[in-house]
Amino acid sequence: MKPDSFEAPDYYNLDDLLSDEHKLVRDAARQWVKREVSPIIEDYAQKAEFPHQILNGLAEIGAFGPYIPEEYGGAGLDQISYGLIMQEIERGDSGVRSTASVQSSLVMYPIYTYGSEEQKKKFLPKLASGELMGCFGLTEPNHGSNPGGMETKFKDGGDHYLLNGAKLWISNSPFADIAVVWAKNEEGRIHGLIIERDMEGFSTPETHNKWSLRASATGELIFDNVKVPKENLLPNKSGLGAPLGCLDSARYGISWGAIGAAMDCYDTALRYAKERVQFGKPIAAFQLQQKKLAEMITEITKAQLLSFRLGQLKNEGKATSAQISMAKRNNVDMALKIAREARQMLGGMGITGEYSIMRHMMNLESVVTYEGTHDIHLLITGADITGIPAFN
Ligand code: TGC
Ligand code: FAD
Repeated sequence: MKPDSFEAPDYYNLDDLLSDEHKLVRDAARQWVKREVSPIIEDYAQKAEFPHQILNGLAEIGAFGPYIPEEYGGAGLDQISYGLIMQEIERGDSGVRSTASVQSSLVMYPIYTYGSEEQKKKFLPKLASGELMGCFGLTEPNHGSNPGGMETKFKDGGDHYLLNGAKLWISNSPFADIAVVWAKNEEGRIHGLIIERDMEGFSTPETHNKWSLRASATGELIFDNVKVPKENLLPNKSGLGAPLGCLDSARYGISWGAIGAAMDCYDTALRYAKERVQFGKPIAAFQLQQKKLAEMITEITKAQLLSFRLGQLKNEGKATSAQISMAKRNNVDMALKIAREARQMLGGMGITGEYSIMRHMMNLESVVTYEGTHDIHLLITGADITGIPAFN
C-alpha cells in the first residue's frame, strides 16, 4: 500500500472553532492512525482478520469511552472530542472505528447510563483500558430494522435468569469478553443483560465471507439456557428506548466517522489527479474531474458543519434522536457517494489495494446499513417532521 500522506481538508476553517484540547485529541488520533493503522490495515482487510495488536493503542488515544468520566476510567472528554476521534479512526478504516464505537457507545454507554454502581466499577475501567472488550446484541435473524419484535428472552430461574435466543451481525462478538444483550422478560419487557464469555451455553460463531468491514470481526451470539446472575441485569432502564438510546450515541459518532472516510477518499483522489497525466496534462486539469473534486469538498464541508453543530447540541444535552439520525444518514450517504466517485478518478488503480478508496467504499456499504439503514433514517426524519410514523 502507498505511504500515508493524508492531509485533512478544512475548507471552512473549522479548526478555528475547535478548542486546544479538541485539536490535541484529534492530532494524537491522527498520528496514531498514520503510525499504527495505515501501514497494516490493507493487509488485514485482504486477509479478513481483525488486527488485535491495535487495541492497546486505541485505548491510549482515548477511543474507548472518550466521554465516560475519568472516575470510571474514561477520558472525560466532550462530545466533539469523541466525534473527532471517530473521524480520525475511520479515516484509517471503518472496521477499526466500529470496534471503538461498539466499545464506547454500545457497551460502556449502557453500563454507565443504565448500570448499577457495582456494574460500573466492575466493568468500565477495564473496558476503557481495553483489558475487557465488549459487543452489543440487538439485531436478530428475524428482527433487524424492527428490533422491538425480538425473540430472545429470559425468565426467572430463582437465583439467576435463564436466557435463550440468538443475535446476528454482532461486531466484535468473536473476541468480546462481555456482551450487552437485549432480551424480553416473561412480561415481554426489553431489558439489557451483561453476558460474560465463560457462561455455559453462550457461544459466538464468526460470520465469514464478508466483502465489507473485512478487518472487523463480526459474528453471532447464541444463548442456549445461559444462566445469568441476577446482578448482571442493567437495572436503571428498560423498554426499547434503552437500546435505542445507545444507538443515539453510536450514530452520532458514525456521523463523524463517515467524514473521516470521505476525507481520505477525497485527499487520495485529489493527490492522484494532480499527478496522473493523460492526454499530456494532469487529469486534475480536466473539467469533469474538477467537478467531481469540487462536489466532494463541498459535501465534506457541509457534513463537517452538520456534525460540529450536532456536537455542540450534544454537549448541551439538547440533541434530539431525529437530529442525530439525520446526521448519520446524510454523512454516510455523502461518504459512500464520494468513495464511488473517487474510485473512478483513480481508473484501474482505484480497484487495487494500493489505495484505500475501494476498501472505504466496501466498508461504507455496512456503515450505511448498520445502526439503522438509510431508508429507516429517512423514515425517522419523515416521522419527526410530519408526526406520522410510517414504519408499518
Ligand atoms: P418506537 O415506538 O418509535 O419507539 C419505542 C420506544 O423507544 C423510544 N425511542 C428512542 N429512545 C431513545 N433513542 C432513540 N433513538 C429512540 N427512538 C425511539 C420511543 O420514544 C419509545 O419509547 P416509549 O417510552 O414510548 O416506549 O419504536 P419502533 O418499534 O416503531 O421502531 C422505531 C425505529 C424503526 C426507528 C427503531 O426500531 C430503529 O431505529 N430501528 C433501526 C434498528 C437499528 O438501528 N439497529 C441497530 C443495531 S446495533 C448496530 O447496528 C451496531 S453496528 C456497530 C458498529 O459496528 O459500529
Ligand atoms: P432488514 O431490516 O431486513 O432490512 C432489509 C431492507 O428492508 C433494508 O433496505 C431496509 O431499509 C428495508 N426496510 C426494513 N423495514 C422497512 C420499512 N419499515 N420501510 C421501508 N423499508 C424497510 N447489530 C447489532 O445489534 N450489533 C452489532 O454490533 C451490529 N454490527 C453489524 C455489523 C455489520 C457488518 C452489519 C452488516 C450489521 C451489523 N448489525 C449489528 C446489524 C444491523 O444493525 C442491521 O443489519 C440493520 O439494522 C438492518 O437490519 P437487517 O440487516 O435485518 O435488514
